[in-house]
Amino acid sequence: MKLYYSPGACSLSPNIILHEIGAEFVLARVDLATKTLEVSRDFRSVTAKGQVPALELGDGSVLTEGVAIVLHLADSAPAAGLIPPAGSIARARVQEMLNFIATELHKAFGPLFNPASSADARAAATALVSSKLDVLEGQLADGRHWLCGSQFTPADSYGFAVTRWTAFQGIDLNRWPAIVDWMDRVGSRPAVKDAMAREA
Ligand SMILES: N[C@@H](CCC(=O)N[C@@H](CS)C(=O)NCC(=O)O)C(=O)O
Repeated sequence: MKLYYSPGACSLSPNIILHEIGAEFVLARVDLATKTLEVSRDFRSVTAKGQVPALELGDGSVLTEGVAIVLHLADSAPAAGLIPPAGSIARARVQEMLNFIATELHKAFGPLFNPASSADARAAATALVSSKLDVLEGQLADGRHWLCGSQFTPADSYGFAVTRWTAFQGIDLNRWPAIVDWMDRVGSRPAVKDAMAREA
């Protein structure tokens, strides 16, 4: 398998899951500004979306959308225990959290990464991100170790990859103490450390 990624981007989430399941894979770094690969190939020839993550599978086909990728990887390695079985309410809870991260938290950061955003747009985006982090803080309020309970799931890898962006955007996470503890727990996992080291 080959994971197309950009350092620090949401592609860190499938990178973590690939390490969690012990998969053999290579990384292909994408320059998102120019949409080029290090080997001078237009990344849009890999995916017309021009976005990471994209995962080239063993048969040469390419799977995009971070949520689909991590669910596929977790399902492909049941022994790793990263995802409850399809059809269970526990599984729906993981999908619920993945969807929240993708469509609410992740996308709320958009204006903060856009150099053309006005000060007002940035302030509004910061407030929106903060309100989404309030939801995560509430999720962790019962003392659970991971976002969906006692089991580390792809919701944690995705939530971790996105929540890290607060550090680049001047959002002080100390307002959310349960999130700070959870980020430390996720960041301490060997697979997470290995994934981050390979991106550096
Ligand atoms: N819908 C996609 C969005 C992925 C996404 O937003 N990727 C960002 C990096 S975190 C990206 O490639 N940005 C460059 C661009 O949109 O041109 C998914 O969930 O995987």
